[in-house]
Amino acid sequence: MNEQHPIRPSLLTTVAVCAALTLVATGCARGEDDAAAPASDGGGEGQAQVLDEAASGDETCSAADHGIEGFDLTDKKVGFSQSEAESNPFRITETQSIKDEAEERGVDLITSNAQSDFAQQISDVQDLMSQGAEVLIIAPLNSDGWKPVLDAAEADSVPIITVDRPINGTACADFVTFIGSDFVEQGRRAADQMIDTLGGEGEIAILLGAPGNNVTTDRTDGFVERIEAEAPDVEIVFEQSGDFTREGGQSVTEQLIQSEPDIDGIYAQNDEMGIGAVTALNGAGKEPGDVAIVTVDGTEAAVEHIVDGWISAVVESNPRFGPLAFEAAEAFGAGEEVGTNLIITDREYDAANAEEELSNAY
Ligand code: GYE
Repeated sequence: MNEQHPIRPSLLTTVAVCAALTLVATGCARGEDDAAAPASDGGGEGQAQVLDEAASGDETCSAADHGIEGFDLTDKKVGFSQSEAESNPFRITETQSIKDEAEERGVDLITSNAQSDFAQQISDVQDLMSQGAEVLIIAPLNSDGWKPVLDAAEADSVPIITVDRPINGTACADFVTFIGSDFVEQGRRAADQMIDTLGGEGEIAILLGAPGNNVTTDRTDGFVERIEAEAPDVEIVFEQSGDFTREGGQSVTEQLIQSEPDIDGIYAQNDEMGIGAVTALNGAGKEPGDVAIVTVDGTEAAVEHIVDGWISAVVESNPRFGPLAFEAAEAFGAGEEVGTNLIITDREYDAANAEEELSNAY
């Protein structure tokens, strides 16, 4: 649909169209093509990201709107700042996807990893700029606290694309676009799976993600909203942060087993914490299926735990940001309108499809 058709303001209302088109040219078409084609990015054969046109909305930003001169992306050095340590497959796959796409396009890329230290990430991004990065792709650790970077980027006319977590600020002033999942919806889908597995009744715990970013709050809000609306007999009796890490998930679950030995379900806000929970439950003598576990991400290890019966369901969060991030940067540089909130679709794994869909996991 409308392949070469950039969004024009006069069309904005009728063009709920392809928010993607946003990502202009290939944006709309890419989704359908890639649904069938194996991705060449990180995470093996997994499916590339596909935009959810309706969820993405129709707000756009062009270089002119942003007050930045147009450019040819192939002439630019791109800086990528990773937030968390790459012990989590989400991070490994995300970074690899960015690197693969840069290589495929022949774009010069420099990278950094803040190892979950926010002050480090701020100085990493400043370093990327002093090493000559003229376009930034940032996977932010926290959503607030970016002012020093935003000011420096503005002073140097460096466009910022944020991926996987947003930066709180004003689109097309502080950054060009956010590309990522609908985290509230992920929470709702996790709740649906939990309600289903428990038959609408039981006591459950939430292993919260790291504080300070909206992924954790949104995955909580969507989950709680759906449980309250649909399952009055499901009671949330325990909530604690496992910091999005495997160790965190394990140690919080060990405490949970002490205080709530008969817990019926655990909603872990990412796979790494869910796998930590499995280790803790196993260590406490529980068997697969004794506790319903629902997680978010879609790592291979988690999807394998659906197959072996430990995990009931996994809501995907697709980290293969390379193609869309570079497409957005290219379109922005070329003077086109780019959607400021590019929301991707995520799949879901459960006992019915885990085995056959394992190749999409990362
Ligand atoms: O789910 C989790 C990671 O920000 C969407 O962060 C990302 C989340 C992802 O630690 O595994």
